[in-house]
Amino acid sequence: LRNLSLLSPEQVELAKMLLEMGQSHLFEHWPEPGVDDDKKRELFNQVARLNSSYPGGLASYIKTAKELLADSKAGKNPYDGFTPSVPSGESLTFGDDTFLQYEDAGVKEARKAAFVLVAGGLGERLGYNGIKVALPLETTTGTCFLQHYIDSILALQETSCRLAQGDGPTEIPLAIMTSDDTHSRTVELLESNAYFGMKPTQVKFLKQEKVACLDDNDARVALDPHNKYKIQTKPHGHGDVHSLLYSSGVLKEWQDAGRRWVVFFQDTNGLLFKAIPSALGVSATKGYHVNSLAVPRKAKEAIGGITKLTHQDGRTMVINVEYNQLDPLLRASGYPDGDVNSETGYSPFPGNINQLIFEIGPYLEELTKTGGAIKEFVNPKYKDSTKTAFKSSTRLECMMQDYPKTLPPSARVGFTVMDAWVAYAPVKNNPEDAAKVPKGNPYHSATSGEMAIYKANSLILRKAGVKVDDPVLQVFNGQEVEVWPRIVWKPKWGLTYSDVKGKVHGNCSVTQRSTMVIEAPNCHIVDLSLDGALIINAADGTEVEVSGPLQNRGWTIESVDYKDTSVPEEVRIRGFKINKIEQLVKP
Ligand code: UPG
Repeated sequence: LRNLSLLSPEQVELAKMLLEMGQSHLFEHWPEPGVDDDKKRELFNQVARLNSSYPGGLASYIKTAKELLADSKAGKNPYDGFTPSVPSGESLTFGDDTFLQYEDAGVKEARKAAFVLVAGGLGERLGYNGIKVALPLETTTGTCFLQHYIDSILALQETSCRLAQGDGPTEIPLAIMTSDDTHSRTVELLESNAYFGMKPTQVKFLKQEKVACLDDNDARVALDPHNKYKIQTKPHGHGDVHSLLYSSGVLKEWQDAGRRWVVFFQDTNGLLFKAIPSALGVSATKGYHVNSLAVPRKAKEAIGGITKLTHQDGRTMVINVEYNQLDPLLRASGYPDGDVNSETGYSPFPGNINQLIFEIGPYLEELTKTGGAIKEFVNPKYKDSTKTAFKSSTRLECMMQDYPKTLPPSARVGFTVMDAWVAYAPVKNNPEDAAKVPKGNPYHSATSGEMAIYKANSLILRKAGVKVDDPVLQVFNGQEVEVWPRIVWKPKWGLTYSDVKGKVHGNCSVTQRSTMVIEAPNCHIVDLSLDGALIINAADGTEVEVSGPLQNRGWTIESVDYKDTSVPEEVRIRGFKINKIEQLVKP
């Protein structure tokens, strides 16, 4: 008690709150005043930060933790009383008329959107030492994910604003959620690259704070094992994005500026901007308050399943059931085989790719009530079956896709399914784990993430009438992948399928061993037959026409072993490198 005199009046209030919440162990061990006083104040500064960054404060965090830990100990199923069934949503086929109509509507709507990238996670499953948004999405050009996202948003902005002819917003903002693990490196990546062409004022950073770890079922806050004046903390999950958008005032600012949509996306999916325009078109046309993008899901694939849940009391909701919970939920409710493929070869539950489009009005209205708090969960690892002690401290977590869980039944919550080849290619698994993925399921590795870009671009050109050779199968880092011609273009060249179709003419062909890089936004490809490597520059927008037979030794792919530490990490995690032997550079 004598130590209380060291604290400010606000800190004394926090100390009282902690005592009431059963947290006396945090300062019981404190020596007499005069010893470690600065460290004691530092602990309370941390308490104040933890208190202010959590909706409802630390007391609310501890209270919820006690409840969730009691439920977990009792083995309570969070889906008790709910029966799962397969929901129905909008299903799009890339390139058909309906798709084109939605794409068109989406591009028009895009200038009223704001984008939110959640990039606070370190990607423990990938084990990469840097931040994931700095990884190249393909090594033909070496463009990193963050640059590709910004290029795509700027391309959308240009087209959308041109169509609007000066009516309404002219810039599409981007908010990036970072954490202590990723913040400084994300800022540095942007600053050292002139924000990849975006105005610095267009980008907002929202840094999430970690939350207090918990030592036992009474939700006693854990002290750092190496520092008894510091609370141990861990990430709270991507669900923090909602409270940050709300508390920072960013969401309100967007609404006041006449914006209508918030588009959330994740750190490593090099395909998603091919799916965004049409999905935005679906949201606008159907009037969805919440629209989740989904792809056909292989059973046991590590992506959540979009599920219709019907409660005994009649309530229903369409919500993501996370991949580790889908199998037990199904087994407990009349599907004895659990998470298995149907006769189509896929799980009947569409896979959530966590690409979410919200309408701002209803979203902000809801956050005004909740402050952005999202339904949380706890996942303690118990020492034994008595469930009385944990192997290591735990914490509450939350996920951004759980937002609809608290919405009233009147909310218009929908989803849009698209083929995975055009919408989803994340980089999540390290080479060893990827090589162990069951045959036929996607690897979600740096290898498959890069190959997926080439495949998608090849298939899109095929649809647009180009004769693109079939891929060959090759094994890199223990994963068998299809190797298509390495075709890459800047979003300003081919933002949408209609853009691509309008720039390819006559009889064109590309052989499997070819590489084609299109940097020039105004490039037309006419009667081209390519067998080798072709780079089309003129990023400044000059009109370029490329045609005729072009042949050279081209660029080859050479295997590298991920254990070979003489090769940079971002290269060896994909298991191959590109040898640039000979190319034609146009113009
Ligand atoms: N992230 C944060 N803060 C955190 C944790 C994660 O910003 O505290 C970001 C992370 O950087 C990434 C995204 O959130 O951009 C998703 O994290 P990740 O670890 O890749 O998520 P998963 O556990 O693989 O699962 C999410 C969804 C799941 C969905 C899948 C699709 O929870 O439902 O199927 O992503 O990729």
